[in-house]
Amino acid sequence: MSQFLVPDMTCGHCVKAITAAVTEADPAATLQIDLPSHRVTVTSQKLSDDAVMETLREAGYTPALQAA
Ligand SMILES: [Cu+2]
Repeated sequence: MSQFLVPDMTCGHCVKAITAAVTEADPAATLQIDLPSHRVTVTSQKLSDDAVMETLREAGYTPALQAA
């Protein structure tokens, strides 16, 4: 489980776009998203932190890995 800060995730559309991008990269991934604090928590056996970061960037966002 890794937590990412995505400051440019600002609305429900962003939540949907991010959820779609990550679940496309790993259909078994689970996401917890807190929109007010711009936090995305991803649990995935398949995706490394770097792979999640790259997926979020490709979706048009600017993620930062949060220290655990
Ligand atoms: Cu949005």
